[in-house]
Parts: sequence; structure tokens; C-alpha cells
Amino acid sequence: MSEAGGGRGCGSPVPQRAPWSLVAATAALCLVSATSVWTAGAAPMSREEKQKLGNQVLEMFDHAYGNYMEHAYPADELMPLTCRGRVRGQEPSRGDVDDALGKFSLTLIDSLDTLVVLNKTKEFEDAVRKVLRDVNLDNDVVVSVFETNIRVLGGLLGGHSLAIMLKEKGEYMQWYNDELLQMAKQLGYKLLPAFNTTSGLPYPRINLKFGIRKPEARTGTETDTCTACAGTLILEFAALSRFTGATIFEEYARKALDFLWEKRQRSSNLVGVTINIHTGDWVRKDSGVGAGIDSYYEYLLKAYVLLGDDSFLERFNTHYDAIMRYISQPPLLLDVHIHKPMLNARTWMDALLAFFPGLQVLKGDIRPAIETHEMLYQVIKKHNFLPEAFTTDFRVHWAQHPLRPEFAESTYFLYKATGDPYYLEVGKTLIENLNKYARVPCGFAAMKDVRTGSHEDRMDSFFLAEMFKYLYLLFADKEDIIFDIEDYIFTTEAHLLPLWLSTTNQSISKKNITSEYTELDDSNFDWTCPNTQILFPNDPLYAQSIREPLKNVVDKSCPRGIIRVREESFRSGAKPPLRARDFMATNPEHLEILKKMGVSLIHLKDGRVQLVQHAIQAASSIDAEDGLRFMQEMIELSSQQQKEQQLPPRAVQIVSHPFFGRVVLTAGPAQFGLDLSKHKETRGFVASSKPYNGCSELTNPEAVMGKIALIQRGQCMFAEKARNIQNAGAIGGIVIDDNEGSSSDTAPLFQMAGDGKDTDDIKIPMLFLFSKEGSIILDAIREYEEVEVLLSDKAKDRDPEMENEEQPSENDSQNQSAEQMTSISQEVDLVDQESPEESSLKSHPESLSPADTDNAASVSPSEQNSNPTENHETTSLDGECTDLDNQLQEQSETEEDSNPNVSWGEKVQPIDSILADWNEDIEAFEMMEKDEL
Ligand code: DMJ
Repeated sequence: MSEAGGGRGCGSPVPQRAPWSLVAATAALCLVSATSVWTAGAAPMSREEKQKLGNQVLEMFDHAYGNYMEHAYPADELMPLTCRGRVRGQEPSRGDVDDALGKFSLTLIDSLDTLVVLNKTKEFEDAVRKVLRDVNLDNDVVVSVFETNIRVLGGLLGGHSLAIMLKEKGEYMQWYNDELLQMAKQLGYKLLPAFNTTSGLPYPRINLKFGIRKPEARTGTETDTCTACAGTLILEFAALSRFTGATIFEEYARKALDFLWEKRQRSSNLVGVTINIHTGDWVRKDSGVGAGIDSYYEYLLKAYVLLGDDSFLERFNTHYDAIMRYISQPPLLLDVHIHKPMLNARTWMDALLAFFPGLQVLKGDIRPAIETHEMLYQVIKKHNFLPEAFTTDFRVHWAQHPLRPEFAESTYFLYKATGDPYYLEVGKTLIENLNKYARVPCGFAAMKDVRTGSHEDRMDSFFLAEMFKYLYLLFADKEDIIFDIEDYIFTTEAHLLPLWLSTTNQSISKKNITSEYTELDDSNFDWTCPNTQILFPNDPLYAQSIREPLKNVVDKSCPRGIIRVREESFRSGAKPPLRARDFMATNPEHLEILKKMGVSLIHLKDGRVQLVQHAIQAASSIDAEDGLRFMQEMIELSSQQQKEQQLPPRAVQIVSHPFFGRVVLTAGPAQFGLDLSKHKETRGFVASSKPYNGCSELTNPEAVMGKIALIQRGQCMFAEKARNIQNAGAIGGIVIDDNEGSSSDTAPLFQMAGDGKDTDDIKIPMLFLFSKEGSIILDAIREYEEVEVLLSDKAKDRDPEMENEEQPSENDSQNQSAEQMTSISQEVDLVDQESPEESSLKSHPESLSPADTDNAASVSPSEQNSNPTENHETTSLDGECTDLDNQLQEQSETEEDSNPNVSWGEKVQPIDSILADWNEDIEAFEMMEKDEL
């Protein structure tokens, strides 16, 4: 995402373009004037230092671009670790990411206009000649329509825009005769077949040589596309139409936008992430401003700026209103459901939304822009880069960072809007981090994991197209750039299109404004020029005062708390409201507060606890509002816990005769005790504890001493069980689910939470097994008495020594399956990205399940508790106390009586079925990853 360079200064005539005098114009005009009002706050940066930083950006660009040209060109991208070009088909496929690569020297084309912005006119001239000489747009390769449009079509058009500007200046590019534009037109025609759908929404991919749906094309069977993919065409397509006079491009892009607008969810005015290109049904109904939707909103506002068509602004304003109503929870931007916009759809944010503050600047809504930007900066300060996704309490959700430019982009626009030197300091930090952590001898490498600083062998073309432009412009003064940047609008890939296009070749009739559109709320704008009063108060400390409360937002990890505290300060004397995270069902004071808020606690038959809010029963309207927020927090917490429950599985491996490590059981970790991912595995014989629930001092310490104790889930907290077995001398513990039939095949693994107290005293490792997996160990004890297991973070190779001593009795095919099983189990480890120290689920001794209420904002039970086992700790606490120890003994006697010689093979779940189940798990993990970004 990117923004317009803005309008001219106040009072300057803007002769060649249509009036974009409403909100955007006010914003842009004020960008200029606000810069000059800065007098206090962060220390101003001297001209020398700005120049020094600008030069540093130039040197970094040379390093990136030079290495691409030397080691990768004409390949699409540089692989900076192996110092060679990435050629599609010659490297292992990375899936959808590779759809940007069309064997058309992507990085060179994407870099064209950056060369001019960075004042490298000679190199630009050279690069254009290379593009004209070397680039083939007719390759038999399937590419993403969206990526090809924003990077290649946009790159060619940006190059053309600046080529004609330079030619007009009279020094460079005198030989240029619209050749880039001709290439752009050729490419435009190649993309058009993608629009051959009844809806007018484009197919997501196209074969550059064969188009779509022909057998040779190998594409055209897709049914879905992302909203941004279908809604991010208008700037490039309209520019192409207006530059060439061929109206078809603009018509197609408009039709796609019209269709998306028609399909918006009418009550919330939001759009989903994915849409069916044939039926127009929303495939994914979650809605945010990041991945999958981002540039759709961006292009509505910018289409208005570039084309002067009011209908685009009206659409944008309608969506913006909805975004600010439902998605914006300053400083957070959180996805919601389009049909139930009061419900958050996620508890994490993706890095792409970092463009949004920049868009808010263009819109003229500075305050939330400052807040969100500051929140993002705090995350960056913690991890050096913005991780691809991070949770609402600022933990890493997806740890990669492919050198995305969105944050730099917003920083640039905020600096333009506020003139606050703070944003120059932010830019300086970005430069330092890039050099310190991403720079490698052959370019800049994407971060594989921002926590460890590990690299990935990729340098995406957008790094050159966008990052260097925004960083350079941040520190540049007007005279450092050879043309007036404010005569151009930035596309989402930061390519420059001239604003004069708005009045050129205007053959597309503007859409009539109908009463269907939401009325523009102009109340905030009184149409003076400049309008710094509203847009950016004439207070040099304004931005700083907005940032200040957010300074420690990441460290404190409770943004909502901070916001609340701020809100609360207006309510003198009021006690801070109860937060979901702090709630203890056993605390009488908390129960009292719940009552005041109209929230009742219901103990369900199955032992779980439900929360129901009846606003009408609240003591006051303020308490009712607190109750509503409490319920929302509880909903978020609950879904966050569900997410966090999907953590790297640990392994319980049976290593004694006759298993020798071939049986690997998937186990859940604990948030306390020895962390097996950091320490060596623990190996020992198993013994059942007495009492079996482990909730009191063990009566059989001699049996568990030096062994791994088996304990049944329920009746008390996990940590309590751990302490009891540790006191009895156990070297580890396995908690086995008391929910008969539960299995990691069907229920998500979770980590055992602490008990809300300090758990540092627990030193032994603890793992959790669902009932099915646990019964494999219990059965093995019955069969072989002495059963030795290995607790680890990853299944280990089989123990050859033990195996040599005694050959296993299972048949070969079973051995083979078991080996596969081990490796599959390891694969599950690999797909997970969360490190244990990042997964510190806040101690929440009782899992609560907010139930549906008569309140609009409350949650439906089906969404909260789809999994029957997930709140079981609560079940155990509240359920009837039964003598599980005796029960187990009885059960075990019955089983032995009825089947005294039961063999291992007959008792365990068939290996094939375990394998199939695990495969399903892996597929589910992969789907989840693919779906989400
Ligand atoms: C760029 O290619 C574009 O900005 C796009 O709109 C989304 N983001 C990437 C870079 O992160």
C-alpha cells in the first residue's frame, strides 16, 4: 500500500486534474503545512544528519540492486544467501509466493522508478534499455494476476511515467519513445482473459502465453480469489487506459470494483477476505484491513484521488466508517466477522496492516494513525522487525519477516503529516535494523524468524520497489528529488502515476451517484485551506501526546488495559473494571463484580462453567457496558487459548521391549516444569501414582520414586499434580485425560496451564496425553509390566543398542509403519512456529466458556465450545468427586479378567489408522497456514 504524494501547497492551482477537493485534498494540503508547524517535541534532526541517513539509504540500495544485477539478473529475484538468481522451476516450489515470478526479470522492472526517485538517472536509463532488450512477457508460466499487475504492469507504468518526465526535462531519455508503455499494453492484454467470468472478478492466475482455461494454460479452474486480488487493479488499469486511449482496461477494473461493492455485507458494510468469482459468495467471511483485503480499500481512496470520481470516495468512506466502527480498536486493528462485526474473528494481526496508518493519513484521520503506528513500532522495537503476525498481546504468531515495506511507508506519511522528527528517528531505527540483522554479503535476506535472527534465501522485489523509496523520501528535502513527488500518486507497490491522468482520455463515464451511497459526513471539514485545526491540531506536542500512553504497550502486554485506564481516568473515582484475564471463579469479590455487571455464572451439568450476560440485570448502564467488555474479552481470551492450544506437540516414545522407540505418542506440553524443547529428554520407567488423580500427597512414593508418574486428569490443577509427584520423587509426569475416547486425532493439543501462582518450584517435565494415547501406555504396563518411556520435544531415532539385544516381535510391515509414524511426528514439529517461551498462555486457572446471551455482542456457544474437551479443567474442578483410584483398579481388573492374554497388536489403535490421523493433522496445520496469510 502506498499514498499519493499529495496535492500542491495551499492556494496553488492544480490545473490539470479533476478536483479531489474533499477529504483527501484536505489531508494532502495539510501534509505540507503541518510539516512547517513543528517546533517542539522530539529533538529536530539536522539537515546533515538527514543527508547522512539519505546517503545510507542510497548505499543500501546499491548493495541490494547491485547484487541483484550482478548475481541474479535476468532472473526474477535474488537469492541473497546463495548469491544467485531465483528461477522458477529450478528451485523447490514455495507455493503461492512463486506466482509472482513470471521469468520477466521482476526485480528489475519493479525497481525502475525507484532509480529515478533515488536520483540514479543514469542507472535508470540503463535499466530501461535492459528491460526493452531482455524482458519477455510471453513465457509459458502461470502467474498471479494481482502480483503481475501491481509489480510488473505497475513497474512498467511507473517507469514510463518517469521516463516521459525526464524526457520532457530535456537531459535524459531523449531516445525514449513510449516503449515501456507498449510493453505495459502488451501485458495488459495478456491479463484481460482472466476477467472472463460472469461476475467480472478476475481469475487469480493466468498463463502469460496461453491465457486461461485452455489445456496448455494449466489454470482457470479456481473458484475463489481474495478481495485485494480482485480489487487492486484500477490504478494500473486506468492509467494504462488513459496513457494509451484503450478504454477496455479501466472498464474491466471498474467492473470488478463495482461487483465487490455490490457484494459488501449490507448491514456491516464490510467485505470478506475471499470471494467466489462465479457466484460472488463470500468464501471467507472474516474482515480486516490486512492480508487479503488491504489494497482494495487503498485503491478505492486512491482511485478517487487519481481519477476524481466521487463514487470511489463515497465507497471508501462507507467502508472506512465500518472499519473504524468494528475493526479499529485503537491501537489495534482486529479482524471481525462481516455478519457479526462485534465479534473478533482473530486474536492476532498480520504485518500487512502496517500500511493502514499511511492510508489514514491520506484520509485525514491522523489520531488513530499515530496510535496504530506507535503500537507497531513497539512491536518492532521488541523484535527488530514486524513479524508476519503477532497476537493482541504482542507475542509472535508467525515469526517470518520478508522485509516488507508497509511500516516504512506509514512512517513516511506520518512524517509528512506531522513534521514530527520522531518519525525520522523511527526511520533511522529501521535502517539500523536492516543493516544489522538483514544485510548479508550478497544483498539483504528476509528473516526466517525475527526471534532468532535466522535468514531465508529470498529478497522480494517489493523491497527495492517500496522500502528504499519510502526510506529515501523520509529523509529527503524537496531539492534532493529531481521532480515534484507531489505530482504523483503511489500505487500499492509504490509505483508512481502522474495525477494529470485524471483529465486525460476520460472516456469512461463516471458512475452516477445514487441514493444507495451513504451520505458523506462532512461535519469534520469546514473546507478551509489548510485545515490544520481538524486534521492536525496546531500543537507540536499533539502526536507525542497520542503516542505517550502507548510507549510501554508491548512490554506491559495489555493494550486494552491501557486504553481502559485512559478511559477510566475520565470517570473519577471509579474502580478499574475487572478484566477477563484476571478473573478467578473462586474469588468472591470477582463474583460480586460479575453480578453487578449483569453477568451470571452457570455451572453446566458436564462440569463446565458458562457466562451469560443480561445487560438489564446490571446495576447501572456503566456496569452493563463493563459487562459487555468483560464478555468480549472473555471471548477473545477463549479463542486465544484455543489458538495457543495448537502448540508444538511433544513426544512420549515407548523405548522398552518390544517397542524400542517405534511407538511415538503425541503429547501436549506444560507451561511449567522442565522445558523439553530446551533440555535433554527425560527417560524412565513409568508407574501409576496413588491416588491416581495426583491431587494429594502420594501414598505410593516408593513406586514412583525415580520414575515417570502417570496421573489422571481432573480434580485439581495440573501444577498441583506435578508438585505431588515431584515430592514423591518422580522424575517426570504424564497426565492422562480422563475423558474416555479423547484423542489427539480429534481434539487440538493444548498446553497445561499453571495455577496462577509461581510454578518455578516445579522442576520435572510434565506432558499430557489424551485418553487414547494414554491407554497405549496403560495397556503396555498391563502387558509387559516394565515400560520405559522417553519424554522429549521430538521423537528420537530408535535405540539400536536395545534392538540388537532383542529382536522385536512385530511383523515387518508394522515396523515400517512405525518408522513412518516417527518421521511424521517430527514433521508436525517442523510446521509449528511458536517457540515455547513465546507461548506463555497467561495462567488462567479455570477455563470459562462465555455462552450466548441476550446481548448482541456476546458469543454463541457453538463458536466458543466446538470442542467438547477443551474446558475440561473446569469440568474437573466443578465435577463430582469420585474415587478414581478405585475405579481404575476395578476397571483394570475387569479388563484383565475378560481378556487375560490380550496382545499389544490387538489392543492398540492400528498403526495405519494412527498414521492416517496424523496425516490429517499435518494437512490441517498446512491448510491453516495457507488460509491465514
Ligand atoms: C507489496 O507487494 C504491496 O504493497 C502489496 O499491496 C502488499 N504488500 C506487498 C509487500 O509487503
